[in-house]
This record gives sequence, structure tokens and C-alpha cells, in this order.
Amino acid sequence: MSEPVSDAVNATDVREVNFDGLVGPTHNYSGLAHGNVASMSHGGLVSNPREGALQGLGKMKSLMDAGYAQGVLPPQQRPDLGALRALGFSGSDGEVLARAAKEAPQILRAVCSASSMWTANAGTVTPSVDAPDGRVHFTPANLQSSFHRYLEPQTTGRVLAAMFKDQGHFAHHPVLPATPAFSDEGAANHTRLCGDYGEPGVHLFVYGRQAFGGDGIEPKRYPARQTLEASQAVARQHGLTDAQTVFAQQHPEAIDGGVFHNDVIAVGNGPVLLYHAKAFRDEEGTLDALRAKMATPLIPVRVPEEAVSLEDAVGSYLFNSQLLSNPDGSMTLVVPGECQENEAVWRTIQDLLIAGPNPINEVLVKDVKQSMRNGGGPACLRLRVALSEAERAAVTGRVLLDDGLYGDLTAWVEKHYRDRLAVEDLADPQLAVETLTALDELTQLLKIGSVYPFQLG
Ligand code: SUG
Repeated sequence: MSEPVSDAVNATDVREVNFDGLVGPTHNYSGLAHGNVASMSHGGLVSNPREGALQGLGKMKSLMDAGYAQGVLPPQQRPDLGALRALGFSGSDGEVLARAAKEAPQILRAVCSASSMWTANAGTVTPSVDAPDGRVHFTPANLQSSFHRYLEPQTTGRVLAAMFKDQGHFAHHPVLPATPAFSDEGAANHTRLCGDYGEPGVHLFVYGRQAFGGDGIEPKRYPARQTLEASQAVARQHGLTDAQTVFAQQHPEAIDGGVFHNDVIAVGNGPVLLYHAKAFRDEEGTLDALRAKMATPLIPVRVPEEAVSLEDAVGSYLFNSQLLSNPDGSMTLVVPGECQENEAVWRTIQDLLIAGPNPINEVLVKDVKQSMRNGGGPACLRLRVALSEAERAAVTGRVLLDDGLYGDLTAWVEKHYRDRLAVEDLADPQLAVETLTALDELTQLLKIGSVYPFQLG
């Protein structure tokens, strides 16, 4: 076991690496996510897993080509036959699937979800510069709000531990207790604001409800997925102090309007916080708390309701954009294609964001429609990990994208993925066989060792 690294991180060599989730071979539209308007309204559609995976890879490739550091996270083993067995379905794999399809089709759909593609929910990450021991800290999110996502954290933990294996640089914490009081959805509700990535940052944790105490002002229609207590526990695990953290409640009206994660209504990068007027219950209090703790002046970029309604924000996923730093200090906003189709949103991007007094000076439009129909935009698809050069070199496996890996992953998708998946197809035992074959090949391609239940026996 190696000792934690105590050398101060060189502020200039820290880069943000976006680890995108690969869209898995069982990507489908089962309408599983309550409170997620896109998922609810597209349930029953026929999906195209191959197109979904290629759209995701296309986004990764174009950002890599533009000079951004890009990584990849593998999908999970689905259908989750272990979960079906735990729920009492027995016999051969084929029998387990057939019984589940006949007796509990909803459960079968849940264990087939490819939801691990949305790696903003994989966990929360604290860069080494902010951690007392100088290591990068990870906590997989328990995702206990829904059954289909509750199935993710164990494998997520194994994958993160396999990729960030070097104990001198990386620290892994246990998943929080998977119970409503500690409901945790990971980085989707966490934003680090800072100067350059290598400078100390302030961590904005946004929660939907308070489990113990609180004043009861909460959403009424849809569930609040993140609790204050969960956010505080993650901050504690990572050794973050009061001076480094701000905890803010999401606006209950936003959650009731379909904003199931903060990253559907706000995105931050460096000192910039781009947000909708309805993002926070106490907008001024949140900004003041950030200003008081940040070493660099905060640059708030506020989008008022008159410019973009809450409904348009949710429909277009404007705030589920990636905000990326360029070497000249400017920033690029990576928006989903749906933003271009909405006149008010597109106008706001041009007039208020690009032309406004802030570092955002470019917009890139990416088509990730297969994921968008389940409520996952560009920002949902990636887990941000700020890493120094030494930390990047310490990453295990072939998970940092280059042309060779892009080519191999594209060929892998083209070889293994179906181009059509209806909800009824989930009962097909051949789909499970195809998926395991594909995933086994993938772990070899990525050189991350055995991470899936079927590989561990
Ligand atoms: O948890 N959709 C996901 C979308 C997650 C988006 N992530 C972020 N905003 N960071 C969710 O609601 C739908 C899956 C289905 O219906 O099969 C789903 O789980």
C-alpha cells in the first residue's frame, strides 16, 4: 500500500477530465423515472441502443478533438439477473427472465435500465487540492430514490476503484446508507466553484429536502431526491470544512416542474455559475454564501423566467450543458440539440450568454437524443474529475480517450449493439447473452479487470 501524496498539487497542471458513461446495450424507454418529464413521456417508445452509444461516443470524440480531456466509464451488467434472483426468481437465466417477464414486467424493466450512462449520478468527487490528505476523493451515490438506479452503486464503486486504484492518489468512501434520510444522487447536485482547476474551490451542494428537522417547505408533486443530510455526509467523508462548503436548497417549484436534479437548472465551471432564476429557494443567500467563501470573485450568470420559462428550461435542457474552460480563459457551452429547436432558448444563448459580460463565448450543439428522451443531457452523461498530471498518469486501464480507443469502442458498439429495442424485447434471453458477451470484451478492451458480477462469480 502506498502512502498518500503530500506534495502540494501544481496548480497549473490540473485539468478537468470528463468521464462519460457509455450507453449500454439494453438502453430502452420504460418510463421508469418519476418526476423526470422526458422519461415519463417517452415510456413505451422503441429505442436504438446502437445510435445512443454512437451519439455518446460522437460527443466524446468531438470534445477530445477540440482539446478537452475525455475519459470513459463502462456501462453496467443488465439485465441484473442477481437482482431478479434476490427477489425470488429462480432457475436458469432464461427461466428467471421468463418468470419475471410474466409475473413482474415492471421489475424486469427496472433491472434492464441502462441508467448508468448518466455518470453525473455515479458519485461525488473532490479534487486533491481541496482534500486534507492531498488525494482525490470519491463516494458512489446510493441512488436509493428509484429501484432501477439503486442497482448501480456496487458496480460503480468497483469500476471507480479499478480505474482510480492508486491509493497514493485516490481515496474511495463507502456508499451512504441507502435509506431516504441519506438519499444521494452524486455530482448532479454538486458543483465546485474555483479560479483555475488547481486552485482551492468552494463546493456547492444542492439538496431538495431536509430529512431531520427542516421547515417542511418541499416539493409537493415530485420527489426531492437529494437530502441535506446526504450532502453533509459526503462533504464530511471528503474532509471538506465549513469554509469550503455551501449547502443550498433547490427551489421546490423547480422540482415540481420536472427539475429532478440541480444540473437540470444550473451549471458551474471555474468562477462561473450559470443558473435559472428558479434554481435555488434562496437565490441571494446562496450567491452571498458563495461570495463569502470563494477566493476568486463569483461570476453569476442568471437566466430570468422572462427569457426562459421553467418549462422551456426542462424541455430544452439548456442548463444540462457542459461548461468547459479554454486555455485563453474563455468558456464553451456544450448544449443538446433540443436547445436549437426552442426559439426562446436559442435566442437567450446568443443574446444573454454569448453576448453577455461573462467568459462564455462559444456554443457547441451535440445530438444526444437517445439519452435526452430518458432525461439525460450532455451534463448528465459525464462525471467531472479534476486531475493533476501525476493523477492522470496514475489512472489504471485504457479509459482516457484517444483516437485508437474511440475507434475500438465504435467498432465494439457496431459489433454488439442492436438498433432497435422495444420494451417487450427485454424478456428475450438472447439479449442477456449478447450483453454479457459485449461487456466481457469491453473490460478487456478498457483493461480494467473484472468488475461485473458475472465475472466475479
Ligand atoms: O435518474 N433517467 C435518469 C436521468 C438522469 C439524468 N441525470 C442527471 N440529471 N444528472 C433519472 O431520472 C430513466 C430510465 C428509464 O426510464 O429507463 C432514468 O432513469
